[in-house]
Amino acid sequence: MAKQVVDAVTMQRALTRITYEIIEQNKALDELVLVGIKTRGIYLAERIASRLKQLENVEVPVGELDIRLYRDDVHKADHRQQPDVTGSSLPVSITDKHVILVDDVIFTGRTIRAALDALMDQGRPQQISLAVLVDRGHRELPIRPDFVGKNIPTSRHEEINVAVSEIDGQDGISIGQL
Ligand code: 3GP
Ligand code: 5GP
Ligand code: MG
Repeated sequence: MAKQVVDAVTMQRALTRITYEIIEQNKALDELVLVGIKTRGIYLAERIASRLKQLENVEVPVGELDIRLYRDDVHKADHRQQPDVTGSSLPVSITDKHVILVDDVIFTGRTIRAALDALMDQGRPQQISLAVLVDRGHRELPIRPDFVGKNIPTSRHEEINVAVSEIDGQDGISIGQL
């Protein structure tokens, strides 16, 4: 049984806070490009972009990244579910831009390492930051998010389920047992 730990309103507030932090820490919002990691990272990136539009009236481009080809551990049993992805698409050149990677959950950090590889293949960003909705701990690489919605310490036998209304019908975060 999955236990809900974050409801829809709290999840939306976390995304709003991340957006304010991005605004606070970036004087040149027109240099930003948001890049969502498939699958749910894309919807989260789009939400941050629409809040940036509401709050600051800036149109920040949103791209998508497919990291399957770059993972070093896709064969591992504990990564049994691969994202449903069809390719990467970046709407603008990322060279000299400040790219903010967006993902739903960070765990070992291997996906983000792969995402950095994938990004570098597509240009030379001036800066890359990382925003995640959930940090569940258990990092295996020296990678840390710059913007975190919620720190949710987990055991390795648990999994975080992030629901987004665009594909899951509602927002929310729950913890289940593997
Ligand atoms: P998502 O990015 O659309 O949320 O990582 C690929 C997909 O598998 C993710 O899709 C994620 O939701 C899901 N997933 C759930 N638990 C795990 C897990 O423990 N490890 C990995 N790699 N993926 C998981
Ligand atoms: P990492 O590469 O950091 O081990 O894992 C991050 C990626 O795997 C993210 O894209 C995320 O979607 C997925 N992932 C890892 N653990 C979980 C989890 O507990 N729940 C969900 N929803 N995704 C996870
Ligand atoms: Mg993800």
